[in-house]
Amino acid sequence: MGFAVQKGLLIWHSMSGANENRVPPGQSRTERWPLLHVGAVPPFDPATWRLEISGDVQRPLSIDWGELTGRPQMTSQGDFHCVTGWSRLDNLWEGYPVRDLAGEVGVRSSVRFLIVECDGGYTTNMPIEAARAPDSLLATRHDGRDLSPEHGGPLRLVVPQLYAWKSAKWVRRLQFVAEDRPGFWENRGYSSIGDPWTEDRYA
Ligand SMILES: Nc1nc2c(c(=O)[nH]1)N[C@H]1C(S)=C(S)[C@@H](COP(=O)(O)O)O[C@H]1N2
Ligand SMILES: [Mo]
Repeated sequence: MGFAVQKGLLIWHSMSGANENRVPPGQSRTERWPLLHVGAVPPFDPATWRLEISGDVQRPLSIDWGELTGRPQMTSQGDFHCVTGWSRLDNLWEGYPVRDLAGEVGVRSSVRFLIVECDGGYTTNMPIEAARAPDSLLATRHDGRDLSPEHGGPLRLVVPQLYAWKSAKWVRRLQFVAEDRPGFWENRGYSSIGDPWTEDRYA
């Protein structure tokens, strides 16, 4: 694990070395990038779009599209493991690190979970440690291109440490909270944690 400079960009690698087993148990590798979501792809209007950050924080924040994308962006290389069994390796994500946002708003020591709310009503929750990992981003670009609307554009969360249902698309609201609050899949029996390496699928 560690940062490396690649094509002039500072990149966080969660895995290193070609011989390590990169695919968690029960997963198989795909070269494609499947599409998976409930409901319709929501429209994006940059004039009215806002991202709200609240909860147990010292300085709640509401920022527009220009304010978000004007912040220093980072690139991370990460694997993407859907709980239905496919894994897409070596995705190059660009965006604003969740840990930088957490620093900006002043997350209090009581906080244990991040709650994510999306356009269209999808929600998810995850341990704060995973959200604050160096490769967890609010991503606007993937493999050198702007995120397509189908894959979560304009803004999606990317949490490579956890199953991909935590990588919420069309993110509009983040809440840093002390008490866990199950999201869409978590309310249907899935885990609040979702670590693919321990096959932590169900609550
Ligand atoms: N808003 C929203 N985000 C979502 C989902 C969803 O239904 N709605 N599905 C999740 C699941 S289960 C997966 S596997 C990934 C799929 O992302 P992709 O369609 O870009 O491959 O998005 C996650 N984020
Ligand atoms: Mo998934």
